[in-house]
Amino acid sequence: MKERIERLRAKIEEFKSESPQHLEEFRVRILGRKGELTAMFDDFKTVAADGKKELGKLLNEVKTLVQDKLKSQKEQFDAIGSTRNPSLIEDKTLPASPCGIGSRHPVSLAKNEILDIFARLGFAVAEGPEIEDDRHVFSALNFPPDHPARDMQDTFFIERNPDILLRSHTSSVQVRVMERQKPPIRVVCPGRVFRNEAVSARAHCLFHQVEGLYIDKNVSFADMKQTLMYFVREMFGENTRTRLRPSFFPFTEPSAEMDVSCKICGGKGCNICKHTGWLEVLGCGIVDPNVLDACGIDSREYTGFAFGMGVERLAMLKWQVNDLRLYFENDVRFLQQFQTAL
Ligand code: 2U9
Repeated sequence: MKERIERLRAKIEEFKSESPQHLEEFRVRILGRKGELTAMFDDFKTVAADGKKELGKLLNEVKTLVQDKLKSQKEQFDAIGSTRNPSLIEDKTLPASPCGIGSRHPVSLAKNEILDIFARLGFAVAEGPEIEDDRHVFSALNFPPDHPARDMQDTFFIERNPDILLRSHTSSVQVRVMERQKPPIRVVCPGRVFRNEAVSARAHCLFHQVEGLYIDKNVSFADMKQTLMYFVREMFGENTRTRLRPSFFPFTEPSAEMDVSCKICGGKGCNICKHTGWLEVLGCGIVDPNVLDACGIDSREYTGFAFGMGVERLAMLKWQVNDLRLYFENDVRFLQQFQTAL
């Protein structure tokens, strides 16, 4: 605690306010309800009796120091304000005060990179509502009435109305695109999705997806494979190897999941890839004819492929982040590390 007090003392001594607002922010940061000094006075209550005398004295000294500093700097601003025209306060010839450079959030960086790669392949971006109805999230996508995703345990429903819900995937956006646009369709749909899950290092009730859809005459599984191989090589590097494993989704048939060779161990096996040499990056498949028909597209004339990926997951693999919660906490120590990743 002594060290904390001394660090705060040094901070107060160094502080120079640039404006009355800046001074007020400083006051709140130190003396406000959640201020640093207020917190130390709270912690002081739990200090053992033999340390109380010394620490109490130091705390009171720092409190006086900050109060004096606030008073004197406020007086300076008041003096300037009463004697001068406010527009003349600043010497316009002085260099500007340094201003911290922010950085893009890693989820935005990953999402933009994904969208840029698909833009080079001619995919347009489509967005849609986060609050959806059953048709766009489930029925039109060939989910059977008793599918577990429709359960309140998995999906957030609004005001106990089983027809209104928070989308659990952005596939609902592709459904909306198909309803209003004739093929050829080539879109990627980024956005937030919501699932009723306990928050942990590997799962979150809110995350970001990018899904894609390509519909035209004679679109094949081979087209899908080439498109996705191009994508992962652009995203994870030219030497990335890929493999497709069979999978199942209600909206695609056949369905698959794509793995990439683990960058950390080069495919030899490590903790990150659970000693398999492979990491799962996305799901994909040929759009089920029932889905095309439900959205007003003739499945005898057109075929298409679709894919979906979790942006946080891709960002975790790209930058070796091992806890999903870091993306939602806005801790600057985490976010600052992406300053150069622009
Ligand atoms: C329409 C038709 C088909 C989208 C697809 C996946 C496979 C998939 C998951 C990856 C990880 C979601 O974020 S995740 O949990 N997605 O595996 N998504 S095919 O298929 C569609 C979408 C829209 C009209």
